[in-house]
Amino acid sequence: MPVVKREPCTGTAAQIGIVHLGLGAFHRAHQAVYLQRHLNRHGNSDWGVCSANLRSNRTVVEQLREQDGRYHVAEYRDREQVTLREIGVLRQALYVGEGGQELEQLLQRMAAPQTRIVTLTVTEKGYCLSPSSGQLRREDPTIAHDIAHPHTPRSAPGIVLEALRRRRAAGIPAFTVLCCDNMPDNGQRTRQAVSALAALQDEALAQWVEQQVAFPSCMVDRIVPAMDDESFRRLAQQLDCHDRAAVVCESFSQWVVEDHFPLGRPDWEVEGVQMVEDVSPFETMKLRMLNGSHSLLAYVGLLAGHESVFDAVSDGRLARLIERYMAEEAAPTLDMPAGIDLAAYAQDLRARFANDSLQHRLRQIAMDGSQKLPQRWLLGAQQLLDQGRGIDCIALGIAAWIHYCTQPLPGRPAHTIDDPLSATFADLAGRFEGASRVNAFLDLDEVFPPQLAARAAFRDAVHHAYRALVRDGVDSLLPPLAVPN
Ligand code: CS2
Repeated sequence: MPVVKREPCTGTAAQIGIVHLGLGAFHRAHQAVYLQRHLNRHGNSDWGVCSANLRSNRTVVEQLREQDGRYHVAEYRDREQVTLREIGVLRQALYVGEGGQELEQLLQRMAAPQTRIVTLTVTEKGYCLSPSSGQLRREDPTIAHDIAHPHTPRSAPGIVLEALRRRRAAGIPAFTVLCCDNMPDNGQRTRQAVSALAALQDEALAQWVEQQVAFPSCMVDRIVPAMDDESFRRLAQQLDCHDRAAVVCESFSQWVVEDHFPLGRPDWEVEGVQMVEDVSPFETMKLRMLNGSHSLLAYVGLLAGHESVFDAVSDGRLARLIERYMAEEAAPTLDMPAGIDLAAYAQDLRARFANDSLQHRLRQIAMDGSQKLPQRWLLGAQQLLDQGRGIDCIALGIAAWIHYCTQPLPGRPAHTIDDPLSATFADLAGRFEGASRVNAFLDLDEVFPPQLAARAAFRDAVHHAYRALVRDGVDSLLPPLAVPN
């Protein structure tokens, strides 16, 4: 049984100062924890949170309402040590379906002068941008809807924009928009989504957004597996915690934020948040080292018969694969400020992946690959090829991804592909096989930047890996990739 340290909520958030879109496990275990520590330190604060889910996970919203917004976060250092934290900063939880009363409540809350920051964790696809180019996808049905009905928006950018429109009309200064999703230059991307949508609706509003709204970037990091029955059972048994809104995560947490909050912000730095001028080196490091390794473990690990990150890194061949990937295909593409030791960072990541008290499912990471691959592997692959380096690990990852998106895993029944492009994948799988299938995937310009897809060395590497995967199975590819001990 682990030693449990209990951290109750010891303050009152008198007022809501932050509205959050995306009330998922990550928000509850990351941003809310920093705000809770801030609240406990000060005893009271004006940085209470209103958090909303947009057309997903109504259950957690209802659960949280029943509990008055209170819930627990169990932070596992390892099997022996866990901190059970009570969260009380969540003052309002909303579920926004198709329009309706709660959308209006959310918009009013966002437009209220007390709201000074709007944060988002709506996943990569929630911004409705092309993953490879970062441009707004006008053909996205929610964006098409928001262009036609700007006052009852459905997309996250549309909701942010409508709230900003109301503030502008009422003479209330713009809130700061803080994107907390895993995208490169995530502030800039969010600005792109909101501004491009504004330009399609109202030119004067678009100009106001351009001039008045701050979109700082930030890097967020904490491993927070989706909750399942087993995690709830373990919480009850080990920690006597019977909270259906609880979340389990690792004890590690990092938040690096660009310090640009015109209407003010909590003194987050006291809670360990790194407030910096330029977040991009940290974001790129995390995306390529951590998330890139995660995706590699997910697609290759699932093919090798593993279920969780822990299972995958316990397989020496996969452990060596990500060791090699980080050292040879991620680190050489990074240009870090002085004092950042990438070898030490890689070592810490390997230790975090080996945390056996987390059940982090590879299938969770494998979701939405089309939205994740560009920033995790593809931008780096272009740099590696420019530098005359090899891309074996990335090519294996892409081949494993194509395999995962088009065929059942060895010895398993067909699985569901959770990805905005799943219908396209099914179509390509039906029409093409072998090398033509690989070509059809590499020609998806939403995913693969055309400059990269045009490079023979890139295509050859992916073809080679895919051929070997299909012909000889994943095992045949792992040993030659291993770094000699
Ligand atoms: C993971 C991330 O699901 C995924 O794609 O790579 O959610 C990862 O666990 C977090 O970014 C860690 O900070």
